Amino acid sequence: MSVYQATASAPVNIACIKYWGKRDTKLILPTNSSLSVTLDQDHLRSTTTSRADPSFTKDRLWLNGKEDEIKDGGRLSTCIAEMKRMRKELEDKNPNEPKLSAYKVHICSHNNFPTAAGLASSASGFAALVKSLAALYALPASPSQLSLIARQGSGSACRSLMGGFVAWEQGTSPDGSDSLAVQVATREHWADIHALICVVSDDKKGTSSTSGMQRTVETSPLLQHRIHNVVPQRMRDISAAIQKKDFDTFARITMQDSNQFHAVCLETDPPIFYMNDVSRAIIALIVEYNRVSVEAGGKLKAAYTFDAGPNAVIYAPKENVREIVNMIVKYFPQAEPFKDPFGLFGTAGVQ
Ligand code: 2P0
Repeated sequence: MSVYQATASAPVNIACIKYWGKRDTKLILPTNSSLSVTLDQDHLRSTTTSRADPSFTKDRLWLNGKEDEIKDGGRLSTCIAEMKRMRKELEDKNPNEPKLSAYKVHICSHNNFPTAAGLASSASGFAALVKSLAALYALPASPSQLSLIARQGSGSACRSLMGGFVAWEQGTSPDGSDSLAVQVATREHWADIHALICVVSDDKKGTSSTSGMQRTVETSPLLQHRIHNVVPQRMRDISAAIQKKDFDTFARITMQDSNQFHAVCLETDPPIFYMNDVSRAIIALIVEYNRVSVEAGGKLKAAYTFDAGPNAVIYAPKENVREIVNMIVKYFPQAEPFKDPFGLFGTAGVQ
């Protein structure tokens, strides 16, 4: 008897140009394009195994060992249905293929980092889910095509289908067919950039991204300015900076965009606060670190960015990483030592 099973992994991605706002909440179409860096596979990732079998009576999912309900019409069920639809197309074209699209699937997913750490597990989770189903169904789909489906699980997941520097192009089509991820540059193109993740708090965030961003869409005039007058130029400029490996421009835009994202959160009614006092102290430290360098005639040495929580991600060229680690540990003395500061993406506890 044949066993139909496949396993795939996908890493977390951290945005430099933030996705915040949907123009279509069902299809998950964003109000602006975004751009992120996909972390290396060996650090923060989800690994998912999917299995199809005629004996299964319903689709089921286990997340870190615990079963999660697959709600009808929900995001998971949409992604699974889309993948089955693509498999069915392939079976219709190739009548000798086993009819896997008719079987129920069991899906088992694990994160190699604590889900509670406030790091985007939905992005790596949905990307790994879509990749594992694509492997199970032997679909000849490109990462960009798969990104169209991962996007419907969680917007940011579409960017985790590729490594390196990835743009999610917002698209213009009402059916979402052009709202997909494209690789701007490979990881190898600019291997010198490292990311340090400073876990400021592992509390679960107060406002979910999904509900927070729609409140912002409904109440923030600054978001409209951001969508129309700010992000398009930033997308062009940061893409060019990545092509040129221009860290100064990359860092400036990344910090500006993090600041504007948190500004639109603050302007949301009622306001949303994701950063805390430690987050702001990390900003002050990086600003000072860069100021000293620039005043001495040098360049920016690091860039901070914060997502929907207080944890900091610091992007820096490799040569500055040790200095930054020492600085963080000095000014945040309770910080646990970085696990792997010279692995590409070390993590640190900063309390
Ligand atoms: C980002 N974030 O670009 C931004 C920055 C949070 C801050 O993508 O509703 O979890 O599932 O599409 O993808 C968080 O949004 O939201 C996010 P849904 P998602 O990484």
